[in-house]
Amino acid sequence: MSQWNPQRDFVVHGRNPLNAEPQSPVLVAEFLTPQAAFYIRNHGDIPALGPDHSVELTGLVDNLSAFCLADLRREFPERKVTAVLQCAGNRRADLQTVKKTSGDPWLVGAIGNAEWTGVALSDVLERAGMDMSRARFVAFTCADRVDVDGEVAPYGVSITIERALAGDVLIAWALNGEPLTPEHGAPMRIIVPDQAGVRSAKWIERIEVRDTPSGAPVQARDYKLFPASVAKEEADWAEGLTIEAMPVTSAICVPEQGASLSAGRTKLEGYAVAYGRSVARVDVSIDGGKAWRHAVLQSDPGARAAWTLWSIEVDLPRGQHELVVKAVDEAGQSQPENAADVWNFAGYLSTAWHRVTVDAVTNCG
Ligand SMILES: Nc1nc2c(c(=O)[nH]1)N[C@H]1C(S)=C(S)[C@@H](COP(=O)(O)O)O[C@H]1N2
Ligand SMILES: [Mo]
Repeated sequence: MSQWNPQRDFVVHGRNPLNAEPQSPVLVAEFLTPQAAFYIRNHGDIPALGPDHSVELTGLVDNLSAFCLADLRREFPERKVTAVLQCAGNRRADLQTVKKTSGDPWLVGAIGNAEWTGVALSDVLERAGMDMSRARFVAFTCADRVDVDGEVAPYGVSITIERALAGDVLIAWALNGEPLTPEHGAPMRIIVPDQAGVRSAKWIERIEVRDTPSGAPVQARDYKLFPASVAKEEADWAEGLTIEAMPVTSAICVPEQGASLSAGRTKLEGYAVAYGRSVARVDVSIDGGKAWRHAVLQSDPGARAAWTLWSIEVDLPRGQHELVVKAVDEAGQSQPENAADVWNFAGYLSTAWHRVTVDAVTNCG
């Protein structure tokens, strides 16, 4: 990946705030996504926080405290977790071909798989002690201010106390062994494996143990799933499903949508992920979903929250082909056939069969 060039190899959806995803072939080049190739999803400006930035631990804890990165590294054991991070808006562009939605038209690249280094949030919470008769949520408040439908407030989200105490939720400072860059949350961010990226708060400023979820607008009114019959104007936010876990999904990363390639033997590649379950099978079709074959899977048995990469060699005769992929998890669950089946006004969880149309041509000469 020494040829990797972020200027050239990113699709930029917006510069202010900065939102960008790698071109899809970059995603499958390595099992661990390099930080320089990791999608960037920001709701506001990137705060400039120094290494001494202090995080407050507050709420229903016995001992209120504040710590900086050096304190964490000194006082708690270091943990490493390999986990996929995916935006709930990944592949929104597919839903937008059905009907308009809010949000950026993410292609397949709002996802990455990395080894995160940090300390376990559970170690920090257990050391502080908690009022377990009342502690039900852990809320994160961040240094960036974001606009949710006109209300500007610090970015804030929460997870359940059970999730927070599971041991795999990290206060992380490194991605594949490199210190986090400012856009990915330096100096410290939360990583919640097996949940949508929105809960993995960057630039944390406060960790608060509470008896209610975070009241921040991002938690209360963003990243909520509604049925297709509900329009944004009539949404009762308390009724929406808070997106935490995500459905099994997969995508074709090579070749790219609209590619022109040589007829004959060609390799298709992509990723699959099955939140909390393993990917049991990846089915690939080169005829729009009539006939299917099984792809070869590459996963890391020691990393259950990581993604699975898949590949398959196929023969493409001259002409246009609709390549399709769907993954099946170990519970036998798979992806819906059509984007129309899962359309929602905010464009979340776009996990229908992924389709890529390519032109196979004969190279003469
Ligand atoms: N403070 C803060 N944390 C945040 C966000 C943000 O805008 N501000 N975006 C969230 C969303 S929606 C996603 S998908 C991930 C993206 O992380 P990345 O930019 O490091 O890929 O961060 C999450 N954490
Ligand atoms: Mo996201």
